[in-house]
Amino acid sequence: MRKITNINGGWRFLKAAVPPETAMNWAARGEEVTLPHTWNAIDGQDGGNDYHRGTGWYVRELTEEECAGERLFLEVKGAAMTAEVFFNGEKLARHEGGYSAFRVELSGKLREKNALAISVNNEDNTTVYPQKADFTFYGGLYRDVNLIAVPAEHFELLRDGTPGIKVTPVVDLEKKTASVTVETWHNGKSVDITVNGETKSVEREATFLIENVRLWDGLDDPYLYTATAKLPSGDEISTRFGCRVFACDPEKGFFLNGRSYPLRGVSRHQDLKGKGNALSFEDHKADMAIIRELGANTLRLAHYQHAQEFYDLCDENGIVVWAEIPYITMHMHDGRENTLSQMRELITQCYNHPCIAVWGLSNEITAASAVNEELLENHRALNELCHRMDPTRLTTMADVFMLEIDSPILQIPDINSYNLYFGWYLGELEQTDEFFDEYHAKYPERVIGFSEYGADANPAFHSSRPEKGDYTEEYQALYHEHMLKMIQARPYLWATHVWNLFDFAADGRDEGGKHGENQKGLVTFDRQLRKDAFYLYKAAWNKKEPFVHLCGKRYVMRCEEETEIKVYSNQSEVSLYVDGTLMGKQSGETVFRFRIPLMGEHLIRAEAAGCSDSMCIRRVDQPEESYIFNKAAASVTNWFDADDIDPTCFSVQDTLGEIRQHPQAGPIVDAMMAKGASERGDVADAVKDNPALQRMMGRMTMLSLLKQGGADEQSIKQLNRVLQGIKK
Ligand code: GCB
Repeated sequence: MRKITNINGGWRFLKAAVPPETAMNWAARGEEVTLPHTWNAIDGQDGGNDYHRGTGWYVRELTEEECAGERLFLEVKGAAMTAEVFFNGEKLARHEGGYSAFRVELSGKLREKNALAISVNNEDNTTVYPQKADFTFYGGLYRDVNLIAVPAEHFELLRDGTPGIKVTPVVDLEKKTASVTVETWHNGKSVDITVNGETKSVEREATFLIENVRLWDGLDDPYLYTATAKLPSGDEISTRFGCRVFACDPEKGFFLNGRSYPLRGVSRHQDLKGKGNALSFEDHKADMAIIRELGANTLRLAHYQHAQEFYDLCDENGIVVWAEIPYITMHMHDGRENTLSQMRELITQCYNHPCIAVWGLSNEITAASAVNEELLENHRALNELCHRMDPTRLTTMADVFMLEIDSPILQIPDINSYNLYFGWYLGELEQTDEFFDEYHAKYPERVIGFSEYGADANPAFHSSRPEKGDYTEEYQALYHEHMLKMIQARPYLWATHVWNLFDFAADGRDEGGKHGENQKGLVTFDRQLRKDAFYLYKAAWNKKEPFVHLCGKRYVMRCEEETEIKVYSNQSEVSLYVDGTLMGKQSGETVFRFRIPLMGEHLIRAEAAGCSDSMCIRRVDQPEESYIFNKAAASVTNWFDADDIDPTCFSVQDTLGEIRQHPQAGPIVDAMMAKGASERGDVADAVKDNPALQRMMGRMTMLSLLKQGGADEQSIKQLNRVLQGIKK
């Protein structure tokens, strides 16, 4: 018999870097907390990049009843980032890595009174990932903590937090069978393994044949089997598994069980407004309900190992998952061992989840480190580790846009993926299309995917002339409309993941009217509001539940004679009513655009297949100030109305590339760029030495480059005047 006792309750918490004896002595004065807990729920989300990164102590006495059993193990499902376990004053373990589970044996150390003290530390250091990334590194004991009592003869509990059982199903699609190998680890002599009603008594492992196998078939039918293993002592464990075949083709993209199954979905971080990463099972389920509503068939669980409960939900809901470790942004000379141990734990702990299709080696690792032999070696070591531990899955990595496509690092993982933010941080939307076309033409034999893309939007901001950098809900929607089409036209993309489903905490950010948040979510951080772009994807992906959505509901006050009413729907015909009168009917797909005259206040209603949505909008005389985030940038657009520009001469609306080619105009912009570069230092050097970036900038208009560089109104106008004096 195995007894698992949850010990989330009854802890004392001290936020202090004190020695263990002091922590124990002071415990009574500590704050009473119940797990899951983080000390950064508030300061990790309010901006300023000043959240507490240090040591927290969690102290608790274990009762006699909790300690009963022949052998006793402590199970910590998540301690961010580094933990040390002290039991009755003795240090028993140290664990480095804030996202994987670990266990410690307590038996043999028990006394009459038993005091458990766990120190958790999220300070910066040079060995444990992540250290540099765009999200808050919450500190705390933020997942469940359990005691596991087992008989003397029991399944392995210590090695990398293993479940003690590993199931490898190999499916024959033609014969409709699965050969299922179950391996177990234990200290006994034999084990009874049961799969699908059949039991085998073996030493360690057994293989079963399932006839007429019911497949784990994605969203349609994510069927799960269970494998159970039992020792003569009575110790028993079980795991669910699924029978499926994943495959990737460089031309045709992803395949599930032999049929084309383009992976189209979103990324998720594990945090929530006001709670940090200390999520409950209810929180996980609520997130999954939103993912189901959206209709995504894949999730990238970024940028680290997520909770087991969440992979379970993905198994149950048929969501194909990209799982990864936090080897991110910047390679650390002393972090090699940590990348390997985090990957070992990820694979050991997650192997049985049928939802997981790929292991991610790293994310944007060349953003702040050079592609040198050390970096390559670390990736090769990770890649080999993945293949050794799991020959059934592919490896991938998420590359940063400025990584040259001929870089040798791209040859390490089995399949490739790029994070591209053209049309948001840099460049124009169309450069994404060009990027993939170039890549695919140059490397037709390589599998390529789109691991991140997105644009920040604060649903308080609105515009009828949305543009990059304005943080409006309308620009985010336009951005994603472009990307959706781009993706639909390129079926070879094995997976695409919107960055991100939810706004999330990045305490170092202060932008778009909010402190400490990355606002690329399709849904707000508190999950209360779905931005318009959410419904674009819902219209494209969720074919089950008919719906119609009117965009711009929060854009009530509009200063224009005629306004655009945009509707997203998964139906093929949409009717629009204004003040009860039918204004138009349109056939199409996903996006439906109407233009209507605006006189006063209007009630707008959209209808499709018996569903409807309505909103009120109003004509106003002056642009509504509260809708504009960056007032200076917003007015820049208005300085250069097309009418004021002589198209036969150069202007700031031409691309840097076009202007550069002209003998007279070229040197002028070069001089201006050089001046900017000397003022900006490092970043400018990175641009100078990077041909990919150079090419990309060449395609940007002078105006967007200048705005991005923070140029003021006067200097932009002056350059425009000079350029207007030069005939093309
Ligand atoms: C990235 C990173 C991700 C960031 C995202 C952004 O490429 O991988 O962690 O949050 O960009 O929003 O800038």
